[in-house]
Amino acid sequence: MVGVCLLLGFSLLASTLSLSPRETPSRELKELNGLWSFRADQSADRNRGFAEAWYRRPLRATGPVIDMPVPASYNDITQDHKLRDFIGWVWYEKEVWMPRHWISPDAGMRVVLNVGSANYYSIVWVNGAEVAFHEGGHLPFEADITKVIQKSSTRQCRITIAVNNTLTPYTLPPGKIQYMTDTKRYPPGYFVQITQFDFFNYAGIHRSVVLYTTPNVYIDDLTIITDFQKDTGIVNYNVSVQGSADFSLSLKLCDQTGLVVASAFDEPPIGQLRLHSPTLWWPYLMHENPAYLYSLEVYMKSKNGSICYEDVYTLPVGIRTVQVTKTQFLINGKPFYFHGVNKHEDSDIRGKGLDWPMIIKDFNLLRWLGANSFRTSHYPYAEEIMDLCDKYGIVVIDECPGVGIKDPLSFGNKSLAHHLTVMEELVHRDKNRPSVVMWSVANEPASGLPQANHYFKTIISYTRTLDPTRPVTFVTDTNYDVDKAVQYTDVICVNSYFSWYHDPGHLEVIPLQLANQFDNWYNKYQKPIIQSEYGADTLAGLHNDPPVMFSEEYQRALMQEYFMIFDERRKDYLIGELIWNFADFMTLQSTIRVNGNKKGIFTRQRQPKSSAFLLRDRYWKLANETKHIPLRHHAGGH
Ligand code: GCB
Repeated sequence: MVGVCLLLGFSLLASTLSLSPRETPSRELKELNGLWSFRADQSADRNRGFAEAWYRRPLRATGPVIDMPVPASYNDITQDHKLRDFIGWVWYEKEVWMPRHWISPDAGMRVVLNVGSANYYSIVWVNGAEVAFHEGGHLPFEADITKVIQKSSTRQCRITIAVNNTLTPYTLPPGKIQYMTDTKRYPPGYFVQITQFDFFNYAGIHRSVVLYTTPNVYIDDLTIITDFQKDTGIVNYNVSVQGSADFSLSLKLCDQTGLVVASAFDEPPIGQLRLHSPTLWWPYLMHENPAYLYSLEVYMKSKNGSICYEDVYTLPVGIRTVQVTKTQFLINGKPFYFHGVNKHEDSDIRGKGLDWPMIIKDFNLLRWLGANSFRTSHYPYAEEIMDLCDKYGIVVIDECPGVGIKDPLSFGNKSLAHHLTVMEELVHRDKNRPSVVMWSVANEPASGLPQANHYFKTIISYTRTLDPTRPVTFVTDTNYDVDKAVQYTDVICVNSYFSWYHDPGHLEVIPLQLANQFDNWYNKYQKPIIQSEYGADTLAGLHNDPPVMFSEEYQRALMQEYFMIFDERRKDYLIGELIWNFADFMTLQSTIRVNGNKKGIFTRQRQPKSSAFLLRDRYWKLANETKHIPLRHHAGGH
């Protein structure tokens, strides 16, 4: 039922990709965060909102509405369990005053509505006119709404966004709606959402909604690829302009004191800036002056008869390189060992909603821990988080929402095409970030299936064409002798839960099983390996010595067994260890989850379990060992 009404009857305006919204001398920005009107469509087929065209009038005129904060998941905001576990369409609406100069047809500007992310399908209307459709959470989408708002007789405009969290075998992540037809056990029309991933399928508008302006002729994309040779830094750029073929470009690279260190005037859209003695972008524990960001300003001028358009876009630029050898991961030519965490966007009340206090708390904890990296398990994180990784020098493995790809149905062409689109959107959003050093196209797919070969060969090679500068991986939990996809990766990322899901309670098996796991993978492929997950559920405050499962002692003991083998293999080809998980997080209700997954070294409220202190000792020891001496500000070349 829910599936049937998903996409009926719409002219699907797929949204296009552009540069992230930013305030610049030529662009204005207005945030629409705060309280929106909200209504879940509780009708049996979830189709009432469309049947009654709720987008045509104020939502409050269609029936009862409640206040809903944006950004936030809606699930944990009310006391209504039906909303917590709701599947189907929910409706958001906000009435906004447009600045007068935005709606004047002579203003020569565009007004764009940008949604940072909404889970999962979204349809957007402005004053009742459909302006955008987007499939997929965790990534932004937008619509040029200039024409629609110029048509309006008032400056007030009504933005309606319908969001549907239904997952099918063809979505990313995949899922399935199961209809329970046994009328002796279930009420009529009963259905549940089945998923194959271990986090709560939070839904709603998860990131900021903004309006921003650009001139009618505008910079719509910018790709930066950096390098250095001897004492010269190289910033290759590729600028794309929309609205006119007749424009001129100037670029200016400034250092942190505002000094112009390289510039180009009246240049073609593809070119190169060179600067002497660059300060490279280094991860924060690798250098005494880490995470150095230059500021690149792109200035575009276009003359159209008597009208002159000017657009300015600025972007932080970190100059760094990434390479992979058979045994090492190199940043700026120096070996980098990932000692980090896996995270989730997850917290009390907000679910997956962007929350500044939580973001800053998490970065403070990461640095307290001495973690130099994290993986965006299991979906792209907010741009605000990624900006801070660039700024603080935290290295990121950027993962797409390809989690739980298990059903053979999810390996077909329809899924593949969508997965490629998602990689395009992700690479487009994060390609210029120095902190992003590798793409992960999936987590724990059924990579032993014969179909996995073609599927992952296609996705991984396509991702390389989108970005030839970064290695590509996916995260496997399949046995090395049946996996069909690791052959295509640059780095092997492997998850294992020895003495947890396998041999529960038997810590003593870890060294042998872990050593074998590493050697088997390395001997087969001769590629560097990251232990991308390991861990144990732990109830904060539960103690048992000798250690038993779920106690704080067990989590520590398990980690220590892993550390022993990590230290041995670090000398060879192991290039990283990422604990599962940074913090406890919410999952679907099940008999193996006590109010969520408890493998965090911090609780969901970000208080440390005793394992956090153990990991902190280790990470700071590793940081001191792997620091590069002599510490220098300037590039020494490869
Ligand atoms: C895994 C998954 C992760 C789960 C974790 C667990 O292998 O990648 O999403 O949460 O195990 O705790 O079961």
